[in-house]
Amino acid sequence: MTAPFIVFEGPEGAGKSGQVARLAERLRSDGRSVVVTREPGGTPIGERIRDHLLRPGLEVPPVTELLLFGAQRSAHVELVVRPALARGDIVLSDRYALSTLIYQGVARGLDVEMIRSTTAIATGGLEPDLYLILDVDPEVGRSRQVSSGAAPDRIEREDLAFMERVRAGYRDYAAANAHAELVDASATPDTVAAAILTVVTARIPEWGSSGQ
Ligand code: T5A
Repeated sequence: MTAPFIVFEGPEGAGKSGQVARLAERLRSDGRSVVVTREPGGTPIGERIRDHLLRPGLEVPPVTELLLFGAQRSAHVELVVRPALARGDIVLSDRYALSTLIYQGVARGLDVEMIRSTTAIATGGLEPDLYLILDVDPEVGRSRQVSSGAAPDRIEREDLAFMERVRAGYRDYAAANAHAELVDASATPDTVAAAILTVVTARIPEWGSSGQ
């Protein structure tokens, strides 16, 4: 039985990183073997590309941005995701290819067919079993980001209209795709974690016996 590949998505400040860690802890406490990873990043070369992609003030033309996200993803899939799934580990990734479709496609306005082509090269067709899309109002997400005290990165400096397009893109995607589930991320972290566990348990019953 193959272990699931679960990806967390959503706008800035939706709480993805914290919820990835919580789900991993829960699965590990049940005796599962879990790999936690992220994009951009997840590999040494991917983390270096991440530094360039997120550095404030660096001029990155949209197609260059698209190709850099694709470049880090191909390393991530080849060096981390596929080997982990082959070992039978559950993979939890903080972002994956859907981020490119939403940020570079819906929000930046790049051609969707160009995005699909570069994604196909980068992933070799590997799709997650489940996209968990954490949905939050961009103003709430931004205020969480400000309260965290972390300096905003290059993409977090985009205006609110950009973030509204991101949110709308995710909501539309969730409505149209069976392998995506929208989770209300405006509640407390405990409530969001409980909702995620309900979704995961209902959507992927086989994770109860995978990765052991
Ligand atoms: N990108 C990425 C693309 O444009 N294309 C791509 O293909 C890919 C892969 C990645 C950036 O790159 C873009 C998208 C992003 O802009 P990142 O640092 O990984 O950069 O950015 P995010 O994934 O957006 O990370 P954030 O840190 O902004 O948000 P998270 O992970 O959603 O949230 P988290 O868990 O770090 O929490 C943020 C703060 O909110 C609080 C936390 O304590 C923390 O302080 N918080 C809550 N507060 C109240 N209630 C809750 N329920 C809360 N949950 C979290």
